[in-house]
Amino acid sequence: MGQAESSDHCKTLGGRLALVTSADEMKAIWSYMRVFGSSYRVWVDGTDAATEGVWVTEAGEPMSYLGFTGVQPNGGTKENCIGVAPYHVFDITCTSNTLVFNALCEYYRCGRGRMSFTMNVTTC
Ligand SMILES: [Ca+2]
Repeated sequence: MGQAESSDHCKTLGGRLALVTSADEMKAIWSYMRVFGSSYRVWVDGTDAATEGVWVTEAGEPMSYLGFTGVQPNGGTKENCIGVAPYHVFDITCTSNTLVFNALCEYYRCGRGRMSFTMNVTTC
């Protein structure tokens, strides 16, 4: 499943592809992911497909937090989406034919703003 398909999947569930906005949130996601094993990978919101090195959300908004680890991002114009594995955040091709990625969705609750990615859907 590519990033676009993952985003569609989250929307079908009533949420959206997770937008990580802080180091604390990334740490929480890593902690959550650990139960699925060290090779578990997810897509999160963010792309630099339009302008290399300028990362924006799916909605085209500037990103205040990227969270790339180590030498990442290092894929140049070939890798324009953001993948997350436990303790690792990297740029990768948006369809990633060689690695399995899952959708990390987040949901909103009525009148309470953005909620944890682990929360269930509440319909307003
Ligand atoms: Ca890129």
